[in-house]
Amino acid sequence: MKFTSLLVVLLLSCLTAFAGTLSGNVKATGQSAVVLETVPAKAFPASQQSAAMDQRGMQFTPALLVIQQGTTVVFSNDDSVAHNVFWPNISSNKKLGHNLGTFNKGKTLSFKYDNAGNVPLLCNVHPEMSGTIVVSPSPYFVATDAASGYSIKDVPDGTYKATTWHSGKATTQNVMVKGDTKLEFTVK
Ligand SMILES: [Cu+2]
Repeated sequence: MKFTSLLVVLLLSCLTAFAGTLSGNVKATGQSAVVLETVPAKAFPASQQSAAMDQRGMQFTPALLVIQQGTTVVFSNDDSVAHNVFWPNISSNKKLGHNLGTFNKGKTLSFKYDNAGNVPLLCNVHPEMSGTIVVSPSPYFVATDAASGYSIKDVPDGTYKATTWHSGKATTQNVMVKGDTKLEFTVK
């Protein structure tokens, strides 16, 4: 009995020794996304879960959605007016721009994001509407605001390219994760 408990403790301490929480602050006003890419780059199985982006009260909700590469986003319209969803580029690459179409309340549109990067969402019916999807190249990502800092759990030890996306701008630095690790971002 005691021997079994000892084994469990040993096993748990071994498991936790090879991963940790990456945390810190993003010094910027408003929301940011923090995403990790392994070095060297490694592909991760695409997420099977879909994510949701709503258009409600003339706003994209949430204003910032962070997803893993390969995730399908389902767009819904909760307003009595027709909305449109398009993005002119992904991370400034205009070839990845796409117009998903215009739709009424109760309908949905969906799109699978296979390219990592920053997706600036717009509605061509209402030029004042904007939203953001950040597509992470790994399952290690988080959305954060300046006040609360960020925290990404269960990151395996190793080297990563860490990027914070803020208002469409990327700030990237390399980080070596070894157990619980701190990484601060200053967005210029
Ligand atoms: Cu609209």
